[in-house]
Amino acid sequence: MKLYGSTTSPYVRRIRIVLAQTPHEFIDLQIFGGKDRELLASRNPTLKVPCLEDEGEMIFDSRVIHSYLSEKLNLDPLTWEEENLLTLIDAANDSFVQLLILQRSEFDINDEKLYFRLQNERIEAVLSTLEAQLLEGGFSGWSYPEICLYTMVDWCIFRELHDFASYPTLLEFHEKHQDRIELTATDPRQ
Ligand SMILES: N[C@@H](CCC(=O)N[C@@H](CS)C(=O)NCC(=O)O)C(=O)O
Repeated sequence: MKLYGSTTSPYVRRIRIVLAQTPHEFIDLQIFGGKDRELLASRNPTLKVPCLEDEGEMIFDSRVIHSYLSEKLNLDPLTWEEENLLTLIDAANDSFVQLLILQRSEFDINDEKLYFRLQNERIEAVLSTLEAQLLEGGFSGWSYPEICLYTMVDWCIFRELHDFASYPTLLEFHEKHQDRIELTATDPRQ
């Protein structure tokens, strides 16, 4: 099994954590240029990471990869409630990725432009919902939704994309888990 990704991507990190106990090869790519981008293009026309190669098949998108691995590794399938949580997390995470790419393209993402406002509104709406769910006792274990929540928050902190001061419970959640071995082993800062 080969996982194509990058050490900084939050979407890749969640799959690396799921695969922690499973023998696999991790292909660490610089996805935005050069030979690595050519390799990615030859494997995955969406030009995104992660993607997984297994038994001659390519599997695209972390969500589909997770569902494939659940079946293959006999993990507990996600409930519809967990799928919904993932939709929330992915919506905010996708907007954060867009904002980072726009920043790198030298746009001022604080400009009053419709596109930026839509991303920022989505991010705040999702983070408020996640904060409320944490306050109600949600995300109390350590399974896939918690892993995806952690990797998103940690990536935003790492990239300095968001000030989480108005989400103290999200920050507490981050602090509570940060020393887990699978998280320190996949820390994008190393
Ligand atoms: N829905 C995808 C999102 C993956 C994604 O956006 N990955 C980013 C890296 S964090 C990427 O490859 N971006 C490249 C691009 O947008 O061109 C998934 O869950 O795998």
